[in-house]
Amino acid sequence: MKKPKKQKQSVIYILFFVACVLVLWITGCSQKTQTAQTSCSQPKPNIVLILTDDLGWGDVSCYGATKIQTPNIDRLAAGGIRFTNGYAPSSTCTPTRYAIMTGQYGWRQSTRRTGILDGDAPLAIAPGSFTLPAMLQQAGYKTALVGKWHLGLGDGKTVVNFNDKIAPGPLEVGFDQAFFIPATVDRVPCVFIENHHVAKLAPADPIRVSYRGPLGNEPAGRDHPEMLKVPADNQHADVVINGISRIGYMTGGQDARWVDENITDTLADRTVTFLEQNKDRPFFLYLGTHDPHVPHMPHPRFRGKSGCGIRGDAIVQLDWLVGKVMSTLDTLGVADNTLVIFTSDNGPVLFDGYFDGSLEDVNGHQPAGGLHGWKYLVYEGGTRVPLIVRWPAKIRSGTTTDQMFCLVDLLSTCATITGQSIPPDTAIDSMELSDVLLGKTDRQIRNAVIQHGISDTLSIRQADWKFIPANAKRQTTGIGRGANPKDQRFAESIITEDLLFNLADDPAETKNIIDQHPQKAKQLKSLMEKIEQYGHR
Ligand code: NG6
Ligand code: CA
Repeated sequence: MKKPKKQKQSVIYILFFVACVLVLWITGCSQKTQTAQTSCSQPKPNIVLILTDDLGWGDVSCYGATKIQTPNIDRLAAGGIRFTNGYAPSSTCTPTRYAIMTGQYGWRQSTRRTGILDGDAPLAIAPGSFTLPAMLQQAGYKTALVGKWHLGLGDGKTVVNFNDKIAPGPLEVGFDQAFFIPATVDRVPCVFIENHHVAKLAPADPIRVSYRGPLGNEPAGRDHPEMLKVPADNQHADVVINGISRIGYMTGGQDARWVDENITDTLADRTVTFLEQNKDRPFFLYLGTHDPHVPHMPHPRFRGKSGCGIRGDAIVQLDWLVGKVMSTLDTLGVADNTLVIFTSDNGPVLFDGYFDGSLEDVNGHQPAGGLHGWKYLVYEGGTRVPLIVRWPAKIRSGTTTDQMFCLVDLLSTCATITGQSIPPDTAIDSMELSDVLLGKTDRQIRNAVIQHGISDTLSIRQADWKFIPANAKRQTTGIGRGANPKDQRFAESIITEDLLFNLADDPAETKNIIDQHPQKAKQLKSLMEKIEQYGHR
């Protein structure tokens, strides 16, 4: 007997319903298994932060440079996410590094607000503070500094004795180990420090350091130009080390003095050793490169390789270093779960004290990629920097984003990535942007950033708007530094009237439109004051 049509239909419906439930149940289960696997089998990512020195937004080929080729940096970008609106918190080194470490803008420091520190300056961060490396140490990471420090040494109560234990320093603010350039390569002391002591120092040849006047019989560059590999201006005309006159004076420590041409190779060796020794545990490597800061003195194998002068050659050398880091991670089999962050501490500069032809030989290369201004300034060229993030296990390769990210955000962002929390009232400028860093969202989360220039000048960018308050009294330096003297725009770095730009229409900050948009300027000014008072969080 035939089943009635209606009954047949209901059987089909029931079967269909049961099938759907089964499918949903199976998919749910497999998803759960995947999540469980990810959380169990995915160990905390290693973190490598490559912080270059004075590399501009336009200095590498994946950011549009055509004259200089940076294949390794480009490959890093191709394997991850590239930010077109990445910002350094300052247009000079020390305040940027302070912000990365502490999650607070450098100009919040009450004592030494701008602070491009000399090599004998005290530690800018209070020992035991909550810092990026200290937080990662807490999370079980092995933490290391290799390269430029520039955040001071010692407690400031007594003068640092470079022949004795040098502390507090990096080890007192979160690093398990450190091999570092104390300040800048153009400043004394011209020696590496390993943990608490000057490396390779012979006790019979003690070091003395002064920023006040000559020491011993050490010749000064201004008196002995015949000793120099490269002529320098009067600020860089003090003691001659390795044929290069520096800022400041030192005597002794002959065996410990670095050879500028070998600095990048030394940092590469130290990096490789650290990675090899720590490949089996979560590690954090903060690699502060010297390149392409002055003095430009790349190893002879890179000389003439860029076609854009010696500063360009230093960028080619930097690219080699990045390649070395990448190939080491590959060889050790840890690249997949290593978060590599590549960026710069401030914008570029072509002349910064040494007459080495960097300006004359630039060959049309545009270090700031067409942005206005240079290192030291609050214009975009001063603080907008390359920012590339690669983590093959988590970040889609070949992505570009125009989302804003400021390096001060690294602390909160890495806290989330590593499952740590930020104590209340600390890191007030550091925004949690892990979704942005990992390319998971299109939503603009950070929509304003404060930019800091020399002499504590400040500006603000919010969305497409940029406001620079007049600061004629405070901006005392900048002119003549790193600027093409023919570039009239540079004269504007002494800012005598409030400026407002729309970066969408005018990315090079050429047209002050404050008269057309006085309300906008007012709004940005008060936002700036609010952030100055309360921070970003
Ligand atoms: C400046 C130096 C400059 C450079 C800079 C620090 C003079 C005139 N200029 O004071 O050569 O060393 O400090 O650069 O002394 S930074 O990238 O570390 O901020
Ligand atoms: Ca710098």
